[in-house]
Amino acid sequence: FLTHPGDLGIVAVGFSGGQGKPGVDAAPAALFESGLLDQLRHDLGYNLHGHDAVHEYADLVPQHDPPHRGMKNPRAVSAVTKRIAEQVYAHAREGRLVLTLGGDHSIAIGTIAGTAKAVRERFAGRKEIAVIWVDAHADINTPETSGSGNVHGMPVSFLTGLARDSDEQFFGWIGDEHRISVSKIVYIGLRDVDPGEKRILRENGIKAFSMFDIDRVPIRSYGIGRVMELALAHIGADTPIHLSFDVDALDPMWAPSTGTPVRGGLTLREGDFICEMVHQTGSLVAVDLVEVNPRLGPAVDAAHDTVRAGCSLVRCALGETLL
Ligand code: 4U7
Ligand code: MN
Ligand code: MN
Ligand code: MN
Repeated sequence: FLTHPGDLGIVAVGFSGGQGKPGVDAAPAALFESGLLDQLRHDLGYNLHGHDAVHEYADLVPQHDPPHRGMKNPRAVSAVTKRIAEQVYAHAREGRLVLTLGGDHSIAIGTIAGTAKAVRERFAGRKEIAVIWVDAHADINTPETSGSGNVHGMPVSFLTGLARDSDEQFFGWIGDEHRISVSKIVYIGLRDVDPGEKRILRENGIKAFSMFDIDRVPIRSYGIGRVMELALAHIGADTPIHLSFDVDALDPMWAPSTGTPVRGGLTLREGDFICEMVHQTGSLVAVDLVEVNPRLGPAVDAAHDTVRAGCSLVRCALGETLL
């Protein structure tokens, strides 16, 4: 009785240069080993494309890559995200839903740039994508506001044009066709936002639902159900949606193996619910799952639990239902 959900383009990104901890590049292989591809093929019925390789982009990573405007590994991250944008665009142009498995969150510069361009072309410039960014962090530092210099904390500023560089090798390749507007971003799950980021969110009127809004004591907060209603209402019907899910949005209880864990996060069930609701819109065009790091974590089962949580989020976003 499986209806055919269609073609799924997969981009498996073994890249960690947007931050300093090795191991996040091993996530796609770990997700594959735990059976994700079979789940997508057999349980959900997708036709998979591009799943046979984990890309490492070694040819794009220079030997010497000193900081630029405080950004670490700037040439590598710029070149790799440019390539990812081309890969995601190529899938989307074929009408495929695109799933990107990171890798750290800097790779969203590429995935969202690729989707934004494909959707503009498909609708002859009359439609723009919306982005649902599920994360403990806002990832909207500019090179100048960033305290760490890690580009995985900056993707949204480059994608919105709040950060720019005219030099091709430092994200100068990002053009208007790749960009998204600040009014079409919705954040869910925020709880560790830098002071400079709070100012950027406020000054640009960016829609954001923090953990306070999701809280399970529904007095001044909405709860996850109402938050999703409000988030989707902000985006509006018939708007193509790119879901960028940072696994650190989940509480470390469910996703301990990640580079920048923050306590007080989403339950796995709340994360799955977000993905289910986004799937039900019928407007999903691309999904990222990032920041799973199977080499990190306190206990022996940590990596396994985190990978399993990641698989669950992806399946829910791609249409798995409980009944
Ligand atoms: B992630 C941080 F300072 N804001 O800029 C920064 F707290 O993709 C963290 O969400 C960024 O995991 C986290 O380095 C990036 C820090
Ligand atoms: Mn994060
Ligand atoms: Mn992130
Ligand atoms: Mn993180």
